[in-house]
Amino acid sequence: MLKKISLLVAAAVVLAGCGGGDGTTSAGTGTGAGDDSIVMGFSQVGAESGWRTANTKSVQESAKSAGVELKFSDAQQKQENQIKALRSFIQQKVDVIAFSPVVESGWDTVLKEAQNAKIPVILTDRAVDSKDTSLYKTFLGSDFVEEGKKAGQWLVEEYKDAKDPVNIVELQGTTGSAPANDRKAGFAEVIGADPKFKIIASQTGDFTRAKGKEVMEAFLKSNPDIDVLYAHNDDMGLGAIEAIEGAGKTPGTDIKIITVDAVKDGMQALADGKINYIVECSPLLGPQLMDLAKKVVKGEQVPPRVVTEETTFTQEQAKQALPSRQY
Ligand code: GYE
Repeated sequence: MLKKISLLVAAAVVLAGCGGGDGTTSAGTGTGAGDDSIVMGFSQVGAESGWRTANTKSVQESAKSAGVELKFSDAQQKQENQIKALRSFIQQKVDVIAFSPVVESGWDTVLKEAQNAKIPVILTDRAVDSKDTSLYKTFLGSDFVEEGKKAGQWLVEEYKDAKDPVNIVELQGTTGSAPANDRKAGFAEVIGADPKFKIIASQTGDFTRAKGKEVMEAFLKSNPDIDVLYAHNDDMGLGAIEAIEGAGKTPGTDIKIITVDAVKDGMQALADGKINYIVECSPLLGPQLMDLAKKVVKGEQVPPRVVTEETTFTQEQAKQALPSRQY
């Protein structure tokens, strides 16, 4: 029903010569409440990290200001819960489904069901590995391979004069998730050019502080000679800092630490000298998501991939950025 109205609205826009339809990377408008209000089913991964909390807030607030009715579902890091949520959105005949897939594989069946029901799907934050890219309209989120490369590039520069081997331990994100796969791959590619860089242990910490601490404790017990920790997110890095301090070592000095995200707690640890470098990954996807959703529901063309803009932070840069950090 709403689609028909939306089509009429879209036609009216074209007739009025307003044009538009490209340039989706701008931040949200927030003025769309009213006649063309849409219903979005959003399946979130969970609440595993500071990044995720900020992302949820961004999606909820942007929906509100864009006049999008949001049906929000928390999957508690379980794919089966996400599949259930998507099926329930299909049953409820929402106008658009957006979700952040906890892992990359295993989505084809449910995405096909959404396609058969003619409900457009937008991937936010994380990708799926489906061969059939017609199963979703667009993917909005970071380039995780690039993030891994940035982490590796800092390390290569930091140790450019070192002759001895550099022993690295890695705390991976959730097994099978796009950010864990890609951050690992990007990092490995860059450091792989020099054999002195050795990843001596690599394990998942599931993107949580508690697991990051636990796995780092185990790493410290079995490896007396760790030079560097690469954690796929701030939260695992923060947990690991507790483990390192607990083992009587100084994080940031005895063991250099690189993380990804740049949430406030991570930036504080960076400014305090406990982390050495953070690659930013922005969780503020809400405004762009609402813009894309409105276009997709109207049947307008959207780019198949919208990449978030991000930077990196040294300790000095963190000190400057902290006071105005939003999340
Ligand atoms: O880096 C991590 C979160 O998918 C980009 O998920 C996201 C990642 C983020 O739990 O902190």
